[in-house]
Amino acid sequence: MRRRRFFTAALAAVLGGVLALVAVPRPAAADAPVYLELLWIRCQDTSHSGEFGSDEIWVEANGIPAGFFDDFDATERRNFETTGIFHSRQQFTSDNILVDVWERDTPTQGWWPDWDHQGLFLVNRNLVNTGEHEGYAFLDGQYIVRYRVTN
Ligand SMILES: [Ca+2]
Ligand SMILES: [Ca+2]
Ligand SMILES: [Ca+2]
Repeated sequence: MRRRRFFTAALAAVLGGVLALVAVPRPAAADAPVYLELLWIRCQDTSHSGEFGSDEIWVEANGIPAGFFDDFDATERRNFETTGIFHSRQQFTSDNILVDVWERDTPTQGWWPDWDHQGLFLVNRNLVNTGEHEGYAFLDGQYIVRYRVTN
């Protein structure tokens, strides 16, 4: 009986420690929403993987579509717009939002397109109201994404 009581007390202490870790409050700043505003994307170099010629570029932020740009060639620049399923301005409440750039190729077999990953970058919330910044997706082609963070 005594041993069981000791075991229960020890278990409670361990659980208490775990709960204390889980319950550590997040910084207050992490709760206020900020907005990623994607402004434009510039092609420095088109995709080297898959098909030849102009690119078809898909951009998303935290998995939410932000823009699609076809007939995209080197030195061209396109503006992001909020239209249909695409959102050029996206709210986030975490420390970072992840921007991902893909290039679509005609499928070599079947009907599902082949996607070439161009790159990804993180935008930190501490850039809020610090003006315009650039992210780079240079894994295959070279794409520069201009953005700002606002509240
Ligand atoms: Ca490609
Ligand atoms: Ca073009
Ligand atoms: Ca393509």
